[in-house]
Amino acid sequence: MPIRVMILNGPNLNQLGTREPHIYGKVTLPAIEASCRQFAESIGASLAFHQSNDEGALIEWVQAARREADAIIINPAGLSFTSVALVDALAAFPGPVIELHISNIHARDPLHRHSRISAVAKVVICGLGAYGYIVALLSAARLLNGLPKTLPAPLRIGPK
Ligand code: DHK
Repeated sequence: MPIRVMILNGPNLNQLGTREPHIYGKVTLPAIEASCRQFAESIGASLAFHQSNDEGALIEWVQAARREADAIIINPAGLSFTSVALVDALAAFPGPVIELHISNIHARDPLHRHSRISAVAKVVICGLGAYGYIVALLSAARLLNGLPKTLPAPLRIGPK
């Protein structure tokens, strides 16, 4: 059975490509989704990919992931810094949660520095731009012991 990964994207990420490109780059969310789908297929993973500007919708997907996914990759965007409800939903998910930010939030202004989500994340990836999504997928597959044996051995090092 293929590993099942759910990628969630929070508020304003539907505007990637034109939104503050000096911070978030020029790659659009549909382009990111297409790359993720291609990469997931290449490693034999199944992928659900969602975006919403609505906190409640994201929480519904996290709850559904308890039945439908083995790992969650989430870019909570602005909700990183405010949403206790999203933290609570993610805390109830039994598999690995990978928190992802396109920018390096640690080098940002005080409003964008302290993610509440990190407290319930197994992994935090930030600052890699759109490429962070691919690294996150690779990480999810590795954490679930789901990387194909045909990949070069260094890619299968660890995680412990
Ligand atoms: C995206 C956002 O929308 C911001 O609110 C976060 C994150 C950073 C990102 O880098 O992907 O602070």
